[in-house]
Amino acid sequence: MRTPFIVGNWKMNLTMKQVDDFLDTIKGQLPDPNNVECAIAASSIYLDKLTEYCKNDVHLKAAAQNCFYKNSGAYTGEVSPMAIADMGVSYVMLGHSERRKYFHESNQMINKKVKAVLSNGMVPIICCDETMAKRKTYDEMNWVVNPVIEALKGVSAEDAKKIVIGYEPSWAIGTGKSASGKEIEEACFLIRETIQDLYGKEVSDLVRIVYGGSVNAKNVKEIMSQPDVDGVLPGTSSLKPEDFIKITNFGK
Ligand code: G2H
Repeated sequence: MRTPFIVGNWKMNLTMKQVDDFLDTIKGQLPDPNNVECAIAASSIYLDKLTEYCKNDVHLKAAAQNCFYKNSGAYTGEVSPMAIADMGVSYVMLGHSERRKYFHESNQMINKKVKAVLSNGMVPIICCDETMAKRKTYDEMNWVVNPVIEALKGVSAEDAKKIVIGYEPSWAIGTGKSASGKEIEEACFLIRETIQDLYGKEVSDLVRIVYGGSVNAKNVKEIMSQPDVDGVLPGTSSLKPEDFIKITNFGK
């Protein structure tokens, strides 16, 4: 019922030439979009190139790594959600742990961004973080659920159906050591239960939950086999087109 979703997060990497080479290499290599939906989250300087590519290749969607919550105005250095929607961006990652950590993004700010992205016809990928210290306490509300509740405040059920949640434990990000299938399922199940409490089963059955944190071509199959996991969010392993292609084929 939920189409698997693979979204590569390039973070602040690659040159224009490397982006060109990446897009040349993946052409014709990604799975049927009816079976697996694929996207790349690029930094804003590459979104024009990426959206132009996506207009001619239905196998890939363009995602942004962030945007502001206002459409226009005196906000020097920010990226307008209206402008990237107009370019053809489909998804926007919001609240990645690196945004929360280095740019002090709060749940309240992420909530404003979620609404701005939805009102511009794009889909937010709402990332929720988890530190090992929090997991050890098993304090479920702080664990992964609270950022989800805060991010969705004031979002209608109709809009909530479309969203993607990214579960990304900080302790697995960029470490080369992914969380185990069991740990991932535990958190994703809890997130789905939270969505059900907020909006009911019809909505929670439709929301896609993806896992990020040292995903690679070797561990993707086990991660994807978890019942509440609908996709993955590879960072480091999305930088090389060969690795990204393998991940979109679940390691084959
Ligand atoms: C987590 C992930 C991408 P990596 O941030 O969102 O990065 O796969 O390098 O751990």
